[in-house]
Amino acid sequence: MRRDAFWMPFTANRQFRTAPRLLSRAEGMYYWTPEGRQVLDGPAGLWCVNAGHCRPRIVEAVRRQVGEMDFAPTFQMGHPIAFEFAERLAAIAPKGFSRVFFTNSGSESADTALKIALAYHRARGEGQRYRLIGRERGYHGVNFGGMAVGGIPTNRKVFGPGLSGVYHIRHTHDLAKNSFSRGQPLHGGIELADDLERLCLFHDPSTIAAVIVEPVAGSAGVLVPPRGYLERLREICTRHGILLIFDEVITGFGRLGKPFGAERLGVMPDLFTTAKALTNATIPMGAVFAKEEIFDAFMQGPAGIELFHGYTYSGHPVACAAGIAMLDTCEEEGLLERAAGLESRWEAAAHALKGAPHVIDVRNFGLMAAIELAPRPGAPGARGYEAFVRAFESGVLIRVTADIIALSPPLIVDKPQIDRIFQAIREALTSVA
Ligand code: PXG
Repeated sequence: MRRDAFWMPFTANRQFRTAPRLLSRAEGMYYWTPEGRQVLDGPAGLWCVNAGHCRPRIVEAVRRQVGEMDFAPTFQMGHPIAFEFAERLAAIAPKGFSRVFFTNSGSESADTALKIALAYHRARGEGQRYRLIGRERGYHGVNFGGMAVGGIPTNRKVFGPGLSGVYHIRHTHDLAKNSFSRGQPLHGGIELADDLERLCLFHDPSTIAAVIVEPVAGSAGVLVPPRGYLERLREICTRHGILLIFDEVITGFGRLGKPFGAERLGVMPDLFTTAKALTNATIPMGAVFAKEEIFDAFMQGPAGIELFHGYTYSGHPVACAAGIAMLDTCEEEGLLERAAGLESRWEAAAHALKGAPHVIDVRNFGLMAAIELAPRPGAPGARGYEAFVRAFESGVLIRVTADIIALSPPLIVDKPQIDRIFQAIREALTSVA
């Protein structure tokens, strides 16, 4: 079969064609290659298949819905299943997050949340708040808004000037102070969060609309916020009337042992974004959760459309069916809390890699972990990529971002599978130069 037409995303296309890796079937904790080789799923696909693959309830709900009503608009129209799913989501969200805006991806959720923040201030007569603040190494998807506030240089640098009025605070990763942290690092939280205070004073806080951060940065390699950091960001935002947005695209839906990361970390944002595990990744979907007060601010204006924003597929019926079945599966199996019970085993298994070849850091939180490798001199990323290939050949899928191995298995993972993931990484590290 020719494989030329598919321009693959975030992929070395030419390299891939010389040694393609294909997956053709999935169930529970496993993928299978077309040759029938079983592969244990260490990153839950791309941090998204939180309930494991091809769960029967979800498969059945999608089948049923696609045959009953494939699509219906949600602009000036509605269908029952979108209302039902939004109610179910509001019921598991932290208190006060009573409004849900549907999108189709994490990128669209980020752009939607930023636009809601800007329009919210304007609705309240504070249209001078137009500046947006992100963080170095942040990832909020690839659309123009999320790219602008994002902080991964390769994802920004060739795409022009982006939005104006966007600034970044420093990332929180500090190996000199916090290497081999278990859970939240101890050092530097207040000082790093005070970057925000400095930016506020420099630009005049009354011009700043919102700050967006991931509660735990995922894509950049599992950067866990130091103690006190998010509390301090919250305090500064509240003091200056700035909205705090959490990007929970990865941390949402049980990844950290509670339904949402905000609850695990004990800090509440004003808006938060989700996608990925919202539907167990079965059908693409995202959702932005807003506090009641934010929604209310939009309802004070003249009659008519309050927010000129939405997507053809906002609240798509098949995605909603998948999402409801995902919540049912999570409730039946206690999945949104399950990570809490596995965390100590997960942590111990991860940190047992301290001392393995090339390992300069291990960090973990909830069912997330990263193993950071020393880059091979002159060839950054090569060691990480080779470890990824070796692990895949030995039957374990891991995710690498340059020389950082990132792990976030489906929340149904069992203890022997946890051990197998880290054993495969140990063997891979022993075999790469
Ligand atoms: N926000 C966060 C925090 C994410 O992790 C997005 C937004 C964008 O979501 P969409 O659905 O538009 O891709 C993400 C996506 C990786 C990796 O390997 C991570 C993501 C996507 C692809 C790869 O780290 N996160």
